[in-house]
Amino acid sequence: MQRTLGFRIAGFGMLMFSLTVLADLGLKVENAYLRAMPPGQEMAAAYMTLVNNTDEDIIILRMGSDIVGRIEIHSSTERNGMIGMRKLQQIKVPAFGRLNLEPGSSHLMLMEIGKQLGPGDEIRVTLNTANGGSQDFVLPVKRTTDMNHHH
Ligand SMILES: [Cu+2]
Repeated sequence: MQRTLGFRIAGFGMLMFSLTVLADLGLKVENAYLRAMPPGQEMAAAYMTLVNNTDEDIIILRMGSDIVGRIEIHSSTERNGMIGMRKLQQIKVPAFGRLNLEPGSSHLMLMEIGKQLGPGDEIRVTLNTANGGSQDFVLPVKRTTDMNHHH
């Protein structure tokens, strides 16, 4: 009896393990952070490096989080010394490559943030890919030195 139960638990463990493998997109999110918001502000930019460990391009279509109204993917552009930003419909992480979302190029724009976030807080973000995959990652809030620049 004891023995049977032991096997059952082992079998369950294996099942959980294979589900985890199936859900793995081969995408790694490195050095992710959300720039701390000045008081009263409902928007904040987030930066990260996306690393694709597969032999196929990974297209990210959407990102979302419980406490945030919406998350847009933005690219920053500089024209005549003015910094502007443009909403992107998707971003591509090339096969066996990486994509840096960093100040001056691209970022995530978190909008309608439901609460004041400060250093030490973190939020969970879910990303959705074009082939129907999804993956969660954690976005810790950090204070950065250039607080006057939004991008
Ligand atoms: Cu933006």
